[in-house]
Amino acid sequence: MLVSPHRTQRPWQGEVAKTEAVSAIHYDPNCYLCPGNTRAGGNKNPDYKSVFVFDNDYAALLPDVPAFDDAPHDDLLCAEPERGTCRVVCFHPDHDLTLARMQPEDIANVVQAWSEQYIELGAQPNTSYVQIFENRGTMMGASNPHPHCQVWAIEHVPDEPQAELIAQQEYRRSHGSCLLCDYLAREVQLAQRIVCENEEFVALVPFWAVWPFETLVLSRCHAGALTEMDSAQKIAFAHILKRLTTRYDNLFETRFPYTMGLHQSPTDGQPHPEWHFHAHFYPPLLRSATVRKFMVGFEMLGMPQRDITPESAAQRLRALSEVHYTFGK
Ligand code: H2U
Repeated sequence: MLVSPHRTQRPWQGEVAKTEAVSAIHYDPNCYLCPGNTRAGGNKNPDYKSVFVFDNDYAALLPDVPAFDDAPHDDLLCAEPERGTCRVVCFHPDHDLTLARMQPEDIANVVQAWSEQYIELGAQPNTSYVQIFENRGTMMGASNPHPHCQVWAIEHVPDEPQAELIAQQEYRRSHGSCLLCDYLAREVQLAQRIVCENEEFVALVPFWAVWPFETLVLSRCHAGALTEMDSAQKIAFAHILKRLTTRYDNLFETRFPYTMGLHQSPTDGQPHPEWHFHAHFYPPLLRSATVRKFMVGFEMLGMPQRDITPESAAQRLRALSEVHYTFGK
């Protein structure tokens, strides 16, 4: 990471995005994800009262893919079929909510659904990884404001968790301890990049953060997945998610956009003592609710670069209230 804090004062005459229109309606008859509505593919949603999970009508991965007959497969070009399952998890029947404004008990229901999806899909044959992720806001490509996330269960471990897998395995081999346990201990000792914490989780801006207000949520216990945690730990995870997303919304008084995802241990049938559960938040905003960081130019051709230091990003997030800015309005 190249860090250039002296650059924050440069003028900006580039794109200023529109803020997301806030409808504040609890049920939208035109929403594909609201209870009782018919989805784009023709299936009807039940009149759900809590979390609702369904198979993605436009799944990027399918359970049965025919073998490729004449695709290249040599040391220069290689194409292979990839099997999988894609689902959508609606967090709540209320169209207007976001994680930041949901009750912790309702977020805990979502966490429980994530845990169940990880077990169920991870146990399917030909499933090495279960990726749970949320695209929040139009800026991050969410197709619908209704609170929801996606689950992709895939045959091979994808690139990002694969890189983490190798790093965690190598660290364990060379140090005899867990990479993220040791990293968390260092961050707690330094106390420079921590945003908020509870008895089970710590949210911090990682030393290597690429996005301006990127955060990493680490479990204090060494567990590979939600399924290894008891209900108190899962509830604590729900609480830290609410507190962190509230701080995000309060930063620019907007529905803060981000991509968020859980990195849990691979479900490839191998033991994974090295893996440490964590969640990544990658939010694009830089200066305001409308000016985002662009990953272009030097970032695409050279290496990632950031203007504000991880310590100052953490300090700004840490200074914010955990009462949502819309509360009482
Ligand atoms: P995103 O907002 O992150 O795109 O997630 C919404 C998902 O919901 C998306 O993958 C699916 C889309 O395919 N979807 C359905 O499965 N059925 C619908 O009727 C609308 C959207």
